[in-house]
Amino acid sequence: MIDRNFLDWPFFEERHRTLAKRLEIWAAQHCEHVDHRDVDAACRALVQKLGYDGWLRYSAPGDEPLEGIDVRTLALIRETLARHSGLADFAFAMQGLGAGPISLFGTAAQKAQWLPKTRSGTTIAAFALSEPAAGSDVANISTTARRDRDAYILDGEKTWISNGGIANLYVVFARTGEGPGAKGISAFIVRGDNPGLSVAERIETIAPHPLARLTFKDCRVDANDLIGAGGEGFRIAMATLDVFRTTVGAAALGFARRALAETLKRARSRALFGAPLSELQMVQGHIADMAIEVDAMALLVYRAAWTKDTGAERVTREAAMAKLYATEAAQRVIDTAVQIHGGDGVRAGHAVETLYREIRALRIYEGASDIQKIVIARSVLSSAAGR
Ligand code: COS
Repeated sequence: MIDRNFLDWPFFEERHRTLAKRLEIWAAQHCEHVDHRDVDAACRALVQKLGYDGWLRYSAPGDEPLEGIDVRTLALIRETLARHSGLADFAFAMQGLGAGPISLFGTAAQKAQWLPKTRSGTTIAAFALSEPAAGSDVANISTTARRDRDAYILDGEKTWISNGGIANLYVVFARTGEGPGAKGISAFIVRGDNPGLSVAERIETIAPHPLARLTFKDCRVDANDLIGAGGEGFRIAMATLDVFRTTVGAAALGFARRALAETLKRARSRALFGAPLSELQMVQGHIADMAIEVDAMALLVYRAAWTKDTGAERVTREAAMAKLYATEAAQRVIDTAVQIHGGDGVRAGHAVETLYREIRALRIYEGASDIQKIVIARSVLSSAAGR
């Protein structure tokens, strides 16, 4: 019941279609019955399985013999996994985001040391940017890293860190002071067992996954664990998000496709006023709106991915549009799916009830919807000024 026609769009090559077909079979076997009672254990198992069966090899390429990141592949994988299991999508996505700064900006030695391990699923990765007083305003982070001979010493706090508590590798952004605001931030590799790193709090959310607040106290890292040059951290964070924001849109698309599929199943099988729901014009109107939104999401997501893959230096605007539209539209599609399911739509454990909880955070993390609007408007205004 899932519409696969989009794979014939000109954004894709044969390798994408082959991968999507293979992953569909894998996900149906491994992702439909994930046990959510212990999310740490479930995520560890999923990362291991995704690594063992080769899917994580796409999450963080950048060292020989693999080529660079292919955003269409990442998006197709996230869309497919999200359609089957939000936690499987999360496990895949966080390996990519956590290792992303190394994959995109690391030295050959950093890539060789870490990427084979994140791709095999033997090392779990995390991206530590947000702070209690600086979530949307990244330039204002206050965690510090001071140079001490051949090391840096990190002090401060990070919060809302996905995989916090189970990660073996954290990419941490801290203020090194080369310049004010955005110009004085650097990115560091911090090992999960560093004695200066501790988990201050595990955070529970409406769609549980491993999430924590972290404390850094006299946390010493080798100077070789600096990613890129000192002061480049803001640019590294933003460029990493330019890749992964598109894939957040892809996950939202996967959730929305599942909601539409569940709705079609329901509308055709449930009778009301003597006929299947699908014969009621009001329901048909909802189905039409859902289908249009799903296609519009897919167009924006794969436009952004294709633009990056075919060589654009920056896709900030395209990625922001894909993330903003897809996450907001998926929320509407899923809300309609719940409504059409009636009481069953809010029954704990029903597919659409789970989707209703899972979609909400995507409108917040990796840049909330209002931040994406700022990014888009600035880009449009500056293009207009240049004309
Ligand atoms: N790629 C490369 N460079 C970028 C960039 C990008 N995507 N975005 C900005 N930069 C550069 C800018 O060009 C600018 O450089 P110059 O000073 O040399 O011109 C510098 O970085 C500062 O950019 P800007 O002035 O736009 O920074 P702001 O502080 O105004 O903030 C927002 C920009 C709000 C867009 C940014 O803080 C943001 O994205 N916030 C949301 C963060 C987020 O996603 N948090 C979730 C964490 S992960 S769950």
